[in-house]
Amino acid sequence: MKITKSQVAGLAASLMLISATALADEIVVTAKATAFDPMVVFIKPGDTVKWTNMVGHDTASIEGMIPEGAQPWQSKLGEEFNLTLDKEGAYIYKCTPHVSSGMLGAIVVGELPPKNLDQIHAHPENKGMVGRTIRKLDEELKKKSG
Ligand SMILES: [Cu+2]
Repeated sequence: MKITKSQVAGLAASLMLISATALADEIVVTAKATAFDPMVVFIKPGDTVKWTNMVGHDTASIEGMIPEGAQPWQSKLGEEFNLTLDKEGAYIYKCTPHVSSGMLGAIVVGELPPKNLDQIHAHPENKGMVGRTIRKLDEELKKKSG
């Protein structure tokens, strides 16, 4: 069987497409009572976070607690939500109705430690339930480095 150059090019292109798809993961975060599980996730740039079981919940980024240049988000209350993140760094997010119950989470994209970690620590809202979430992030980062 003779294979033409364009067939080879076509095959190479489709293999590249397959490998790019295979490399990007989908990470599931499940809302359970008034918590996100897992509370802290580590992903690669280009991966997608999918929030499920969102009846009564939303997910919203916190201003000043996402990497510079990253898009803030606010999902619709009660709906599943998918978010693909490309910018490396740490993202702290909340469930708007349950923030006072500590329903928050963190996503770390790419390299450790996240470049905006100092900025998150220095943020005036690093207190209360937000502060607790940041401490949880610090613990998970410590586990990763140790
Ligand atoms: Cu909630």
